Amino acid sequence: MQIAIVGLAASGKTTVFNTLTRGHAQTGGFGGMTLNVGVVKVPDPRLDRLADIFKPKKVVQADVTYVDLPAPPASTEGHVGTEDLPAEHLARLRDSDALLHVVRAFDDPSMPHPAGSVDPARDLEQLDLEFILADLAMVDRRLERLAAGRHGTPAEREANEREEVILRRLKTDLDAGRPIRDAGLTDAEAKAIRGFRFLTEKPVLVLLNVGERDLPGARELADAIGNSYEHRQAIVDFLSARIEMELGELEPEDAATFMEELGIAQSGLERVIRLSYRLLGLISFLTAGPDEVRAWPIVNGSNAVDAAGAIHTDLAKGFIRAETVGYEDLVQLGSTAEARKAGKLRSEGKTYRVADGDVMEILFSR
Ligand SMILES: Nc1nc2c(ncn2[C@@H]2O[C@H](COP(=O)(O)OP(=O)(O)OP(=O)(O)O)[C@@H](O)[C@H]2O)c(=O)[nH]1
Ligand SMILES: [Mg+2]
Repeated sequence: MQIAIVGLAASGKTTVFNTLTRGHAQTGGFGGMTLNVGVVKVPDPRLDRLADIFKPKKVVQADVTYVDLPAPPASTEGHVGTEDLPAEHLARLRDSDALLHVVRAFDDPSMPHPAGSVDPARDLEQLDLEFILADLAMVDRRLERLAAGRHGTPAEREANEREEVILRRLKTDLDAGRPIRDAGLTDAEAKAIRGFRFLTEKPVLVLLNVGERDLPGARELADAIGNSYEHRQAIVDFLSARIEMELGELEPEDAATFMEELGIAQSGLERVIRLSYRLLGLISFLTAGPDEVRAWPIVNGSNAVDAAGAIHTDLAKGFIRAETVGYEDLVQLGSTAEARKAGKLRSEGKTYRVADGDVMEILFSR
């Protein structure tokens, strides 16, 4: 899973990136056009309990890759700003599974807002518009090409016609300022346009970056903005990036004390990861044995074959069955053998819908 951190200049993107990755990338506009990439292990206490039982050689957490991108240049009449991003940045952005949109809500005289005033609703709309323009430019180019050349085999022509119908609909939406994630595409339609990797199709987590003194009113602000942000696959929440970054630099005990003083129940890292999982509709299934205890993120609704495929395509191809036990049952009974005796170890077939926390062993033929 890869999440792109996007936002306008000086909104706190790199500070959020440092918080999440415990990194030390340059902040305060000194980052220039650098692209920061960091991998974060997903905290999952269930792995520790399983490690107690299985005593594996290693424990592997699920991971999330975060990419911190510089703000795209603003579009001008007839020119799309996002297209001026270096090719590598654009590729990273398009390859991401979701966007983490950092919006500035903190005021700091030593770091004036480039637009002269702090206005999160305005900033949120501004970057959304940039991404709408970027997608629109791609749609327009493709429609022009489709109109110019109606050739190929009958099957190709038919596929092109289907694509054209979808793109025309999306163009109407984008022209009216509606992101693609709101279009309610069917699975088949989404598949037909998957290759474009449209920016406004990606789920988005909007994070209002509030000042350290603004935390008491932050929930209210996030709710107010969230209520008027009526989009599918979008969550609005808040974070005080500066505080979170400082918390990350403390020893765990000091951090716990500091968090208590500030009335923060959960670290920003945990909250953002949990929200990203919810946004993307992800759950984790687990594998456990003497070699390795490991968490695997999959889309909620996946079946046992999808889960097998997450481990290796061979396991999906030769899938026979999945020996499955719920995490709670396994921990309570203390071992797979006990779980089997108690009738809690189930043999699940291909179409079994995997639940969060299922501990699975996939049996397959080569
Ligand atoms: N007071 C306060 N300052 C913050 C907060 N978050 C970020 N800043 C400051 O704002 C400035 C910009 O933060 P960055 O994280 O570099 O922002 P950015 O969006 O990565 O900026 P560019 O990459 O230059 O577009 C830095 O001086 C940060 O220390 C915050 O929550 N409170
Ligand atoms: Mg930055």
